[in-house]
Parts: sequence; C-alpha cells; structure tokens
Amino acid sequence: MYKIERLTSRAQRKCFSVNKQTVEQRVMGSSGAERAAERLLLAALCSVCQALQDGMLFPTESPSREVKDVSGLWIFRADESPERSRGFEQQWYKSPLAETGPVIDMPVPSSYNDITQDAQIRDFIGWVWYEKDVWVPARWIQDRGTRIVLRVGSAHYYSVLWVNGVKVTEHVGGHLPFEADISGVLRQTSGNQCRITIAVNNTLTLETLPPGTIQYMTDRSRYPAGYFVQNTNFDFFNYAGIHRPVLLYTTPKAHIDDITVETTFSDNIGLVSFNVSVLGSSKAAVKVTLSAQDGRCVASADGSRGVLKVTDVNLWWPYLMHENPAYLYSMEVQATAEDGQTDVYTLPVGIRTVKVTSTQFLINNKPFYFHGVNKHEDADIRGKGFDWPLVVKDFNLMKWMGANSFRTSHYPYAEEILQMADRHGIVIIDECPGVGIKDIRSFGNVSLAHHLTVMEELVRRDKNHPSVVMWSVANEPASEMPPAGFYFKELVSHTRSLDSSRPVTYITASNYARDLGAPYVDVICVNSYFSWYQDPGHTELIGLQLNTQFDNWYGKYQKPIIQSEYGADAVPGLHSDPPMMFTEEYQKTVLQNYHNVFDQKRKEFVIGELIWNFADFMTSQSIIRVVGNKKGIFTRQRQPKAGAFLLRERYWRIANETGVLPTWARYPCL
Ligand code: BDP
Repeated sequence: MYKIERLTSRAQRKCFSVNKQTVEQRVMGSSGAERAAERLLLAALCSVCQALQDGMLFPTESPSREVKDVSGLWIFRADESPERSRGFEQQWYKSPLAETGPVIDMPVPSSYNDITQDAQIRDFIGWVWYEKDVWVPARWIQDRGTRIVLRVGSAHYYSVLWVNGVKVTEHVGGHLPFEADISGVLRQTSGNQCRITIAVNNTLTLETLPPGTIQYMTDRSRYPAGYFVQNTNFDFFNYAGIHRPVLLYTTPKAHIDDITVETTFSDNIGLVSFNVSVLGSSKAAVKVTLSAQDGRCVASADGSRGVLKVTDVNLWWPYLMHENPAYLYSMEVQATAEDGQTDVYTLPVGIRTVKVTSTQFLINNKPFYFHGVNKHEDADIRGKGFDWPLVVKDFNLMKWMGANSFRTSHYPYAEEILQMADRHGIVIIDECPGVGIKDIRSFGNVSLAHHLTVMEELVRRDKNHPSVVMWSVANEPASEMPPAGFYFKELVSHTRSLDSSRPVTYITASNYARDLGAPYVDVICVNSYFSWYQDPGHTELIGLQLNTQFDNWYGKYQKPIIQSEYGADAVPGLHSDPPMMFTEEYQKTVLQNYHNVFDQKRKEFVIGELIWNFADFMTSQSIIRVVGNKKGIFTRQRQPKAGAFLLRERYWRIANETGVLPTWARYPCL
C-alpha cells in the first residue's frame, strides 16, 4: 500500500517524456482557457506518462527468433507484514525466495486467490512475491548478437521484475504486457541460470485503472488495529497475480521492434499500408512480403514504409456475414542489418475497412449488426488466469449461439484471444480498464495522464488485429460530473490520434441529457437494466422505457446506438411461472422484452445488442450477489441456461436475415 504509492511515483518521475510532442501539438492548435487547461495537462503528462517508444509485438518463433515459455509451477509468498513492505525491506529478490520464509506452490498463469484453502490469500491486498528458476540455453548467452527478452503477458496490478537479484523493469497496470531486455543482466551474472522474481501488488488507488481506495477502519470497538479494506466501484472480483504466460524470447540485436498495418480496398484491389520500425541498426534493409492462405506471394515491397497492392483481394469478413469469413494474409517482414543478420517476423493481416454513419456501422462498406456478448476473463479456480481450454470452449459457445461479436468488458483480454477472434471472424469492441471511474478525484490530471498511457499501451498491442473494430475508453464512468467533459474530450481525441482507422466510444449509463462525454464518441453505447435495477420485477415496463431511451439518445446525437449491456440474474435451476426475479424464466422474459424493441429500432439506428453477460462470473461478496453475478446465459462452468437457447435462436435468425451464411453453417432456427 504505502509501498505502491512510493514506487509508482518513482516510476512516474522516471518515465518523463511521453506524448510530449502530441500534447504540444494539441496545445498549439487550441486557444484561451482551453490552452491554459491543456498546458496544465501537459505539465501533468510530462511528469507521469510512460514513454511508449518501443513496440510490443506478440512473441512468435521464426528463423531468427526463439520462444521459451517459463509459465508453469512457480513459488509464492504473500507479504503479510502490516505495511506489506517486509519483502522490500529484507530484499527478498536478492536470494532464493524459499530462504526468506515459508513459500507455497503457485501456478502461472493463474490468479492466486482461489488456489488455496486460505481466505486470507483469497482476499489478500498488497505485495505478493513469485519466483522461478529457469535455464537459459547456453547459445543464447554465448552469442552476443542475441537479444534475450523476458515478457509477462499481464500481472495485476503493479509489478516489479528482477533477474538474478537485479531489477529489470516495473509496470503499472494489469491486463497488458510488459517486458525487459535481460541480455545484459544474464551475461553479467551467474551463467545460464536465471532466477526470475516478480513482486505484484493489487492495491488500487484513485489514480489507477480501475480506481479503488484503501479504507482504514478506525473504530476500535469493531475493528482491530491496522484493519483495512479495499473499496472499488466495479462488479467483478479483483483477481490478482500473474494472469498470462511468462515468456523468454530472443531476437537478433538488430531487430524488428514494431509493425503497424492499416488496410483499405477499392473495387477488387486491397491496399495494405505498413510501417516497420527496426531497433539496433540505423541502416537495416527491410523487405515485406504478403502471402495468401495457399502460400502464394501476392505482393512485396522493399523499405520500412509503403503500400502493398493486392489484386482480387479476399477481404476479412465477420463470422456469419460472408461465406468465407476471417480471411487472413500472412505478412513476412525481414530486416537485414549491416552485419548480414536477418530478423524475420510474420504478422497475420486481415484486409477490411470500418466506417460509421449516423445510422450504421459499416464493415467493408456493408452494414454490420452486433449480435453478441459481453464477457469476462473468469473461471473457477484459475480466476483471471489465461487458460486455452476455456478460450477454445468460449469461442465454440459463441459460434454455437450465432454470436458475431463481443466486448472485452471491462479490460483488455489476452492477445491470444484476439488472435482467435481474427481467425474466426468474431468482431471485438476493445475496452481498456477504465471501469468504476465514479469519484471526482479520479478525473484529475494524474488519472487522465495514466488513462492516456493505458490507451497508448492498448492501441500499441492491438492495432493490427482485424477483429478489433472499435476502442472503448471506459465503462459507466460518472460522465455527468463537471470534469468529465474535458476528460473524455482529451481521452477520445488522444485515442483517435493514436489510431484514425477505428471509431472510439465509451459505455454510458448516464442520463442522455447530462452525459458530458457523449458529444465526443463515434457510437453511443448504452447500458440499461430496466425491470432489474430499475423497477425490479416489472418486465411490462421494458418496452416503454427502452423505446424512450433510444429515442432520447438518437434525438440528441443522431449517432448509431449499441445496447452495450442488458440482462437479469438467473440462478441456474431456479424456476417460476409467472416469472419471478432470479429465475431462468425471468431472465428469458427480460431478454424477450428487450428484443421486441431491438427488432423495431434496428430498422432505424440501433446497430447492436450485447447481452450482459456471456457467463456467470465472480464478484466481491455483497448482499446482492449469490456467489458472484448470475447474469450469465451460461453458468460459470459454461453450461447453458434457458436464456442461451433463446439467444441462439435469435442470433441465427438475425444472421439469416442480414448475412450470407457459409454453406457449412447449420441453421438451427429454420
Ligand atoms: C453494469 C456494469 C457491469 C455489472 C452489471 C451488473 O457495467 O459490470 O456487472 O451492471 O450489475 O452496470 O450486473
């Protein structure tokens, strides 16, 4: 706790120079009071943002690159000292963790919370320590032309990394990857053995994303000395630990650091513009080759920037919209340095366009209707830990029910999930962890600067995925509060400046007349829970209230609308007729009433519906949650409730009406 603040501010001081240029450009383009406010922001930005000078390409193997997955069984120790600071005071990273005190086994990737029988570990707040000894192949160390990188897919929330007792990096924020070049450390220290220590702290503050607060309970008649709780404003369990794989990978010293592609087409010609950045050599010769799925080379170019032309292009189409969806080309980039060493990186590329009109969302100039789900990274035992069986099962379920899209509520999901979506044609609204921004103090410049940095990290990681069609910068913020106007104006325009090829939105539950951020978004995304949080039990009101909701928003903004959440809790196996809240019948009735209105409004300006939620998920304990949130149409174990069958029929019916179904698809509702 006090530790995270200290370390964060050190990180903030260190990471001085981000976006200075971008913000300066904005300052130059504006005037008066705005300029003063922006100068203030600039000052804040310069003191806190991280410089995103480097790329964050997904580690893949190639003739010049090797990957060694060092996930698996790690050892673990929670720092249970009152200030959670003993680990730093005693420098647990300096020696094997087992020598510092008792350690336990801990799987990586996984949240640590549900692994043991100890409620204190489940609910732990503060620093936990992970360690693993790995062997690094001798040739990696001996070959001085090899660069060795340690990469963590994500750890929640704040992490510090050491290798053989030497600090190599620190990172603020869960849900996104971070990495460090550890070649130097490995070559200086003890040969091929590599002791990786990672300290992770899940403490949330008013300036983290998501925000949270630590509250010390001072009434000694009710709480022991030093008792504290963490308060949050979001409805999912604050799972913590190392959530995604930990990898070691190599590149040549002169290496491809980043690739950015943007695509468009005209008639049957596809255009792929590319920009390759190479580090470690100022004169590397870059060659780019694009191949079709059958291996045929369809275009190539020399140079680090350019445009590839593809004749008779196969566009990337969403699932159920085209008979050959999710077509991916393969772009091989080669960078040859002065010493003759070549680095090779291969990137899947889908050629498609995205546009928004006042009533439509167009993919490849054809109207796209989102019939999909909101998800969570969440499952029994592993919490938010990445798990291939779960990922594949979830894609199978989404395709089974005819879903063509999902939102990464309420944080970025593992990049492996986006790769699956690219390959299956599932369309994604990619959301950052801006959830629960409800306290006015979380709209300050420090929060905003961090939020801008997180968007930079998100866009940097996900910009090349054809499945990602829109950025969501937040979920249900207090967007009626006075500072929200400036905050969202900056956030949305900064995101657009990072990527002009995708629309930007945030998800609102505010009143249409008082929402101060809505003027800046491209698509209005509204959450509502009629007959649940409002007028509980009164499903007969949904029609009237939902129609009013849509007409109000469209009347004010003339922008297309997505119903980004709606739903009701259903405890599986609980039944009643006439329906009562928490039964499967009630969930179905709520859905049906919403659908009646969607079917009218999708002829006008409603461009999508995303059920809340795909599956039941864990939350913190409260009197409105019965072992988690039960709004899933699948249970947490991924078994269907009655609502799943209703949606399945509906989604396939909509797909039959609006798309060109592939010949292999079954038409369950016909
Ligand atoms: C919405 C939130 C979502 C919650 C849901 C609910 O966006 O995170 O889980 O309510 O309460 O407002 O079920």
